[in-house]
Amino acid sequence: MFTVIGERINTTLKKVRAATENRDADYIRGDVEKQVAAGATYIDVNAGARIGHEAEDMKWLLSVIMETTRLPLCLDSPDPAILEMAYDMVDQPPLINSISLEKERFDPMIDFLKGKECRIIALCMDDSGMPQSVHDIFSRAQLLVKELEAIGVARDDIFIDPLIQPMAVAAENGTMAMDSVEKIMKELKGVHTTGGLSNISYGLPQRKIINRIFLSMMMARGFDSAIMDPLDPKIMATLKTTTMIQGNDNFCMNYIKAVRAGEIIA
Ligand code: THG
Repeated sequence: MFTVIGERINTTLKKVRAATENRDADYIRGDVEKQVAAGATYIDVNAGARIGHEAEDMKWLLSVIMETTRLPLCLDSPDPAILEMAYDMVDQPPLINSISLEKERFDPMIDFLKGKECRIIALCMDDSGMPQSVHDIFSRAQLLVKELEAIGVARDDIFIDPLIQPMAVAAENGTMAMDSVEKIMKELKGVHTTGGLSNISYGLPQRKIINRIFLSMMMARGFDSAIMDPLDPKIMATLKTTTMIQGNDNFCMNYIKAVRAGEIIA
């Protein structure tokens, strides 16, 4: 099953930022309800945009979201202290977003993760910066899996993020991500791969067509999760159609159901 991480509760989005500033719980509830109805597996929660307010904003967002849905949450922050605070608030095992090989994040996160009931997104990032090749991505993924397994994390609980980088920055960025996903899924059997899908289209016009074709191409190489907008009906139609073509939809029933519900229109 593909894991959809609904990305919309992120204070970098203007409306979410305003709702968070004004403690407008109805707006947040409405958005979360729509993401759940659209088929999100996890709701990502990122309160990082208001500098100096991340802890209080995260607490408020989590309390509002937990009153709205029982869906598990994806706790999204680069700050281990915020992730620990958020972990203590939730009532269902979360997906923690994220750990990386950057020393300031890796050491506290590994200590924290020992014995915890959760899943984890592991970024292929280290102190030398963003990966520049499939080799960079795969060697970091391998090290992350080794270190997480050493503290008892099951492969099924590890989501490797190869770090999707914009096509507008370098023509190799698409194939680098796709080749990496294929290698990770083949050689680190049992882990999942995920990532911020829309990074691929950053800086280009008509981003949504890029995002959805990229999703389909990534899925063909084994990508089995994405941080994405479940309220974009065309990307959800692409996800369901690709799943069907991959043979992962018995008798094409989910595809046919989605067509009948008006969710897939050629
Ligand atoms: N990997 C991991 N976590 C991540 C990312 C990643 N978390 C944050 C981000 N990247 C994924 N989340 C979002 C949330 C919203 C949007 C994009 C990614 C979004 N962006 C529009 C844009 O960029 O134009 C709209 C912005 C706006 O409205 O201002 O909607 O890569 N592990």
